[in-house]
Amino acid sequence: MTKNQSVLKWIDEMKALVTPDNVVWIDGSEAQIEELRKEACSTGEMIKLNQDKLPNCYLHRTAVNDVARVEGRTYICSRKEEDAGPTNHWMDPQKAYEMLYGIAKGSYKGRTMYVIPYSMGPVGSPFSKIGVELTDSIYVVLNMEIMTRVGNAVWEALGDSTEWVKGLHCKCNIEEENRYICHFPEDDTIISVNSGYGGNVLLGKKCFALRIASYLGKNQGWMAEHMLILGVQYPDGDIKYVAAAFPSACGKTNLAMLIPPEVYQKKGYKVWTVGDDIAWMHIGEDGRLWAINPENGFFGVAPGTNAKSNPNALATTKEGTIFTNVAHNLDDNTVWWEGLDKNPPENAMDWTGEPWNGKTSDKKGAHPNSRFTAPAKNCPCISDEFDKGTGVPISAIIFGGRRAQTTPLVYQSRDWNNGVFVGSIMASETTAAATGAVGVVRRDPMAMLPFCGYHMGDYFKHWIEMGQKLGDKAPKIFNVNWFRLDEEGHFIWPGFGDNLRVVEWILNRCAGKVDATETAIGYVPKAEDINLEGLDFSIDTLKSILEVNNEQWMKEADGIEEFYKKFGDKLPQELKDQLAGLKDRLSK
Ligand code: GTP
Ligand code: SPV
Ligand code: MN
Repeated sequence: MTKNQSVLKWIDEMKALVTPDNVVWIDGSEAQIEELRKEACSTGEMIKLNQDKLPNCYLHRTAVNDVARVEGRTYICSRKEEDAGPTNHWMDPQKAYEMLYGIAKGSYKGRTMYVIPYSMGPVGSPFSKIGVELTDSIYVVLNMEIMTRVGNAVWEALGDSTEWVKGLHCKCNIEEENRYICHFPEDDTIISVNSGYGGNVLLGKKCFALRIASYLGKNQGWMAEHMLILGVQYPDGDIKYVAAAFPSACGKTNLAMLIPPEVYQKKGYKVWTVGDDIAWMHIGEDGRLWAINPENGFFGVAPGTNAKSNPNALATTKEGTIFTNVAHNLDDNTVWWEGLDKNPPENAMDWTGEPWNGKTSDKKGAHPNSRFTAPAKNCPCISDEFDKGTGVPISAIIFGGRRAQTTPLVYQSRDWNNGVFVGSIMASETTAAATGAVGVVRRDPMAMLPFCGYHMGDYFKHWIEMGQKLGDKAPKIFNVNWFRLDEEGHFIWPGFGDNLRVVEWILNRCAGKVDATETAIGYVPKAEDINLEGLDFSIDTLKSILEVNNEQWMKEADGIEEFYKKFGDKLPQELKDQLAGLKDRLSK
């Protein structure tokens, strides 16, 4: 436990508010975890899976109305409305506290308050930050134990500092109409009520590590981004790192854990995972940009994960994993999801807990946003640098989204500011990771639209300023699109492991090893510079997805102009200039 007065005082206040029957301090010990698992199984909150096939693995089902992040009920509660900006929902902090405390009042009656001390980043690293989450959900405790560093070592690292983030989570009755995920960046506080689903309640993740941290980063001169971090090891042993921002369910976990194509493996290429969702990036003493992954596990999308698409992710889920909203195979007490294999179980329960025959049912067994929570240490390709807390130097920043058309497989920005422009105009088809329509193209700057804790115009400015500080040591900025469709609606590019072929071109560009073709939007590869060895993919097809169609991009530029209007005078002049430059080049 802790003697930290700021912590004790706040916990006392919250205790008086939510009135739990008792309080349990989470110490991070295996014995306590085991006790909590037992308790959760005894109440039906979790199901213990086949311990021979899936040791220490469990299944959990959320309420059917509570299966994804709820962006419409997520608020930034800054004192001034304009500080939340046009892309966030805003609530006056005083009003928000009043409303939330009203909902939370007495809500732990008959329940236990769990106090979770956690560190985002390795405990004690100068780049790490500490949070305390109070919750009445064992599921949350057990997920936080996987996703963050939890336990007494965190209290030691905190000492009597007042620099920590408060998080209050109350399940209440999981009422949709009273669900709120509120952030108070000026108070380092998060309050989440009436949800029990991942991103809404694992407060270390999107709430702290992105929304609160992005605000801290702006004020302190660093960056909190929705990015994977991956290392490519060359046959000579040299490792180069890239960070990539794709919107939710657009391929971060898959790229972070990719298995090199056979021809690359034979030559001695390896890929190392540092992170799959969030990167905190600082300018190092050497002037380069260094990134750490503040998380300790993976909260990954289950559907589509299989032995071919992502064997490393699959291997990572074989032990100590919590599965949420997947199908339950009753024959051998294991789990199944769409795209795991071609052999769905006949005798099963679907994600809602209804009997389900995967061979005959036309309903899905797993929710499209069903997830696994798996410890990073299980990952066969976890980087040696993962736990060090010093970070890795980033050579390239990659933006990307799901675009059936328009955006080529890969292109390089002209310079840092143009790269910021490329990130700011990112657009992607929406996915099941958030509630709402799926497959609609929306602008999602830097994949941070739902996660930026302050005015997005100021966020763009912060990016531009980081570039000024980094100067010629700044990473090069690229954009990728694995999702171009042919006329029949099939993905043209094979994707997954073969994406290394594109990453290799990116790193070659960073090293000044290959030439490129200049287009209106930036530099695209000469088709012969993307290695297609061992791949049944014609150079003409490749050319077709590298093409930049100026007519389509004219329309795109109009869309960007419209989107940019939102930001008013907070839109940095540099980005206005970039848009003008693009239009100018397109018209030539
Ligand atoms: P969040 O955890 O929500 O932030 O998602 P993520 O960005 O980590 O996405 P993830 O890697 O889990 O991929 C989501 C979906 O995209 C899965 O269904 C994958 O099968 C699919 N996907 C990932 N990479 C590729 C690719 O290269 N090509 C194609 N066609 N699909 C891909
Ligand atoms: C995302 O939606 O980007 C996720 C899952 O990584 S969640 O934790 O729910 O935000
Ligand atoms: Mn994510």
